[in-house]
Amino acid sequence: MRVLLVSGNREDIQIRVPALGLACIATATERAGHDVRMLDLMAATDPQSSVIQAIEDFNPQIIGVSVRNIDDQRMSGTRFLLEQARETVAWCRKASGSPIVLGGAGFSILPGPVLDYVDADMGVQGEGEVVFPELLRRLEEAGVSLNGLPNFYERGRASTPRRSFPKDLDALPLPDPSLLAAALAGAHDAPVPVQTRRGCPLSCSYCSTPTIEGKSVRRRSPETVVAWMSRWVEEGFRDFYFVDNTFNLPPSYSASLCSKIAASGMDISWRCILFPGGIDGRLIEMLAQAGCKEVSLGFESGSTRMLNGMKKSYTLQEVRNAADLLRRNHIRAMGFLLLGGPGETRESVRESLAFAESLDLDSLKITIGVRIYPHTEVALQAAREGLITGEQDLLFPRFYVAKGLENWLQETVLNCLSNKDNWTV
Ligand code: B12
Repeated sequence: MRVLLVSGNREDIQIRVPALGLACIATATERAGHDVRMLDLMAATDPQSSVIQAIEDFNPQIIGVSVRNIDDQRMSGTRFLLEQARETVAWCRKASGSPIVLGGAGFSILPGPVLDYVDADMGVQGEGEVVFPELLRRLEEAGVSLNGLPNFYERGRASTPRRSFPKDLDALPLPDPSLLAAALAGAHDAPVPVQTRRGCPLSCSYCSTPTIEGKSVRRRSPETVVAWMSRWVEEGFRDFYFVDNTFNLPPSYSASLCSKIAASGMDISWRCILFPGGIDGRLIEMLAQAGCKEVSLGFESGSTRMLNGMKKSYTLQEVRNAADLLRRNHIRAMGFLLLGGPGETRESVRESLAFAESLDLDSLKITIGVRIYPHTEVALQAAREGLITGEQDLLFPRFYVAKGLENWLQETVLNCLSNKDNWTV
């Protein structure tokens, strides 16, 4: 089948992100024997013409659109990014009568409502490397039912499909570098994204990741990951970004990966996202030896009571320890605070700001207000307080801010930022 894959989000938000998910799907679809074209609209100067041109040239029999972001998760001046995906689908519809299939993190958080809003025909929730080629196989063989396809949504069909998560990640191809390279070539500041693990075992009260990837952690073998990275190095790329939700979980895996990267002799730099709990000096040394230059440390609060409320399983002392170890090993530390969630008070906000300041991080990003996602404890709390009527109305971004803090929180944070160059909202 001729398959056109298009990235639904196109404008830069804060950082230009290459279409990693789409490249994964493109590679898996090619491996299944289809003729695939990938169009990364992040790199397009005139996205509408690019879409129409690609459809005219290629005459696809099916069009896949990746929806990475619903919105930018910012409470003030929110950007509703699904609008872009809707526009992309409209351009596709105008130029082609072929079915349009959605996928991506943004789709997976709210499959039914996104399908309706974006006006597509079908969608695959979560990882698409297995289900998308299977969908194509069934569509190709006329008369084969689409019933029972896991993670699969069809417009107008009310039933919720069963979820399935590929267990053996090594059985899924890593994205072909030639597919991602086009997107990276024009973005000099964009490091090559690498994913080693999927699934998040944590239960943070506000987070949508378990809905996207499930809770059981599945990993590629470190050898496969290092072999893939060295292909990029051979092509002249030196900078990588591990997109794993928590690079250090489980710690034994990270240690093994770091030692294999170091042993490979690749002269590279990279960044990753660390879970702040249980970090020891040896692991951070291994990160540094393997080329890690920057870490995102999403500790979210400096109040023990708030951490407990968010279902975080680390202590403030562990966060401090992590920050100290990173500094000692010359790894830049970027901190993240998430303020205003259930139970937040003026006192806990002050505690968080003071704690963050005491860590002496290289940068700090403060998010004010918590984007309410379905299937989370924050959504349940918001429903109990009458802030939302149900989880269905969460397509359009809604934010939780503890009562009485709304304006005060904004003002306090902005005030705090006025004398700190390396803090942002
Ligand atoms: C790493 C990451 C980042 C990194 C990206 C680094 C890089 N160089 O790539 C950084 C820190 C820069 C970042 C920034 C942002 N991020 Co971010 N990020 C992630 C994270 C943790 C992983 C994304 C990733 O690369 N996954 C790996 C790839 C392989 O997976 P994938 O893209 O989902 O693709 C798979 C499936 O979705 C599916 N699929 C994808 N496309 C298609 C298409 C079809 C047709 C099919 C069938 C299937 C399919 O198959 C793929 C392979 O299995 C996710 C959380 C998550 N677990 O998804 C958040 C996440 C995507 N980010 C999010 C947000 C909000 C942002 C920001 C807006 C934050 C901000 N305020 O700036 C920005 C936006 C940046 C941008 N321009 O898009 C939200 C999006 C939710 C929403 N409300 O829209 C997420 C889901 C986090 C969350 N739980 O809330 N992010």
